[in-house]
Amino acid sequence: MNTRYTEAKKIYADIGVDTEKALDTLKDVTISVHCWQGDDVTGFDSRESLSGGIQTTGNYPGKANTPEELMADIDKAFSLIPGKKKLNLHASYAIFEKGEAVGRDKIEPKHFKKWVDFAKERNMGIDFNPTFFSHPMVKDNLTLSSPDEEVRNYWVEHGKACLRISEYFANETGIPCVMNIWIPDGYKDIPADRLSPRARFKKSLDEILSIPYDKEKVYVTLESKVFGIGLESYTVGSAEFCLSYSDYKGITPLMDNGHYHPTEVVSDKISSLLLFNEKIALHVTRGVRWDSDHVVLFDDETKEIAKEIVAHDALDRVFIATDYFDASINRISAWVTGVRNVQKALLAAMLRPDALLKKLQDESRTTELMVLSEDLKTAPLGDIWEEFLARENVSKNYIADILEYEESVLKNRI
Ligand code: RNT
Ligand code: ZN
Repeated sequence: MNTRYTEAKKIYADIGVDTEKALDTLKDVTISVHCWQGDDVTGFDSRESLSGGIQTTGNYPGKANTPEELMADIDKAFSLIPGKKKLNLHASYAIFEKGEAVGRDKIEPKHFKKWVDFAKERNMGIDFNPTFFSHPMVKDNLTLSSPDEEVRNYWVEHGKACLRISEYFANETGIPCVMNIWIPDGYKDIPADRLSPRARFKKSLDEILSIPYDKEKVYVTLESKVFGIGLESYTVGSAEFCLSYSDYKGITPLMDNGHYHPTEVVSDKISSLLLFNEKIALHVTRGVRWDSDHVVLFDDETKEIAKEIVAHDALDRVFIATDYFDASINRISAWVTGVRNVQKALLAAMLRPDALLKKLQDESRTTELMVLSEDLKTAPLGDIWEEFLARENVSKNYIADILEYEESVLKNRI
């Protein structure tokens, strides 16, 4: 065994932390990795430019343009990411036959068969997202909350179609599918009526969820958001709406940490949601000033989010997914760096002497709590992380590998 690991193991053991247990736990944590980092959220169905109040910026070469390219890039990224992965797809990644044109309201499981084959060959589950953006049927930035019944119905049918596809994923892979609903709907300026759009959203969700589906196989989650680009004043799917709706319908709330006011933190929200929900879901991202979807770093908030999951023994109750899209750097590297940082944050959380820290809090020994917490920041986490990578057969340094792939594959793309 690596001597640095042996030394580090001793240092952690001295403060009552079992590194073997941490390594064992981490290898079984599934991260649902978003497919949309590979092509800047373009998808394959309508090839419309990105809309819905979200934006990718940058034009780094090598974006995936076809299902084959995206699959190859996912393979490359996944070969450099340790641990268990799940593939997170959007409905816009449907793969049609040549010349086939299918509306989003009519998509079927067969349009995702290639993804199922891909996932099965790699022993992975698939999570899913209806795509309520980048499409001509989004009218005036509205979908499920539209006052236009034709528009609203179109998107209700899309939601139902996605539920059926989600169940198909679960049946085919044998792994439950998390289906996340997020709509961009909102207004740039102060609305005259805040209630009616939300009432229509509620009605639409009720209609989507009225079709029978197996709740053991499909977990429906609902993602809130405080604003979007061009939708600054009002979003229909606010935090209060989504939490209340999830509670009313018994579905799972999803928090994206780019979707709150800048001084609000998701790390502080997790415990409250855990007390009232069997399961919760997260989109781990990094907002810089706004919901900018930067690559996840090993920063304080990511660590704090991980701590809140691990310290409350909630790893099996939290669906952890990544959600960011950076088009200004190598996209494979964006994937690998961000997902590894989520895992590294989880490892850091697992290497904390939680019982002792909680005891210090309960006994109001806050001076000692601060000193020990600060000490932990320079504990030899890196050595345990490298041991994890070694056991998972992935190397610590991935940049050379990625640059080689950039030269030999990405740069040849148009
Ligand atoms: C948008 C939401 C949503 C999307 C993806 C592409 O602000 O975070 O989750 O990023 O569905
Ligand atoms: Zn999100």
